[in-house]
Amino acid sequence: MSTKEKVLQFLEQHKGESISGQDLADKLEVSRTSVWKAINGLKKEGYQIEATTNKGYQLSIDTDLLSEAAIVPLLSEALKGHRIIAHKTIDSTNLEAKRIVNEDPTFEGVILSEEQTKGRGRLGRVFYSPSESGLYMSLVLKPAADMDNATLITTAAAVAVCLAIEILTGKNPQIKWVNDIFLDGRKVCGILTEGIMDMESRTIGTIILGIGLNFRAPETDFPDEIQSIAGTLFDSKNAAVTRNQMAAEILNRFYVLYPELASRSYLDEYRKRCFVLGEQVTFPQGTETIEAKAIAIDDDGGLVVALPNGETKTLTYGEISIKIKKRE
Ligand code: BTX
Repeated sequence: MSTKEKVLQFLEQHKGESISGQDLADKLEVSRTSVWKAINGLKKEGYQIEATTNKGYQLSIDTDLLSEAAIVPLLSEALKGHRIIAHKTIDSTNLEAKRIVNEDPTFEGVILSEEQTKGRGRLGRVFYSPSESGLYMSLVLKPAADMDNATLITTAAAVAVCLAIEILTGKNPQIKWVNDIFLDGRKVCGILTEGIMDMESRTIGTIILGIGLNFRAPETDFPDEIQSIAGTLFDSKNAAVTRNQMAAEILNRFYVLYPELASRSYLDEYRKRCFVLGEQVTFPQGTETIEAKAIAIDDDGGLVVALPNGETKTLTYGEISIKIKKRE
């Protein structure tokens, strides 16, 4: 870890507290000059660090920039050793994850970004990812051969995001099958799970699990086309928790559920939060739009619907997108 990262990790863990340059240098076993250089570097990156002659350095409690230094100390044992890579801006964390896996097929870890210039949703759709207000991250997973089911991984991630939000904010998020998290009737999070085929073994060797969360209201409003759909966890600039805390909580929750994929133990929690169940939904099939009633989530995370002719059909991730039909 570089001196800058060490200094940042210390300041993040003692946010709002002051420490003199000398004490910091002693604690980290580096020179005062390198502490000073590190502080200047961090300030340039946008960290609000106040320096007072008597008390020393202090990282403002309002600082909320994504960083490995802030996230790693909050992670559970299950994630120790995983790489955490935070970017200021990137085209898409899923695309970056794919590039990394291309270079190093053994890579396991998490890519985060403050902003995405080409944030992607399913079926080539755009996921609006402005700077400073969201949390965009991709987990690179190496699932066991029979556990590479994108729908199951998506459902586990949806539960993990809901639990993390509930624990840190006390709010009660709901799930719109299969990959969207809603709060107060608005979409606050989307999940995009993509598999990478290992050409030699012809199996899905890697899964990229992308999670995009609207953390606080963006500086400029959401674009017109999603104004009536999108919501945020917090509306003001000063949220009660930081994005680093939220990222760590989501990761900790997910890595508790991930080993449970085979037993599906978390699926009941998914069903409880899934507000689609019992509703009339429509989904495209070929050139037609089919209307049906959502009746269950099966053990593979599929949505079972009852068609007007009395037959049932199971919808799986990726093939369709559903719309809940508003009651007249
Ligand atoms: P989706 O295809 O289910 O949803 C995309 C749709 O959601 C868009 O067509 C639009 O209507 C709406 N939308 C776009 N941006 C937002 C937003 N910020 N908030 C709410 N609604 C929005 C959902 O796909 C999956 C999104 C995954 C995003 C993550 S971010 C990290 C990773 N990197 C990446 O490029 N994608 C994933």
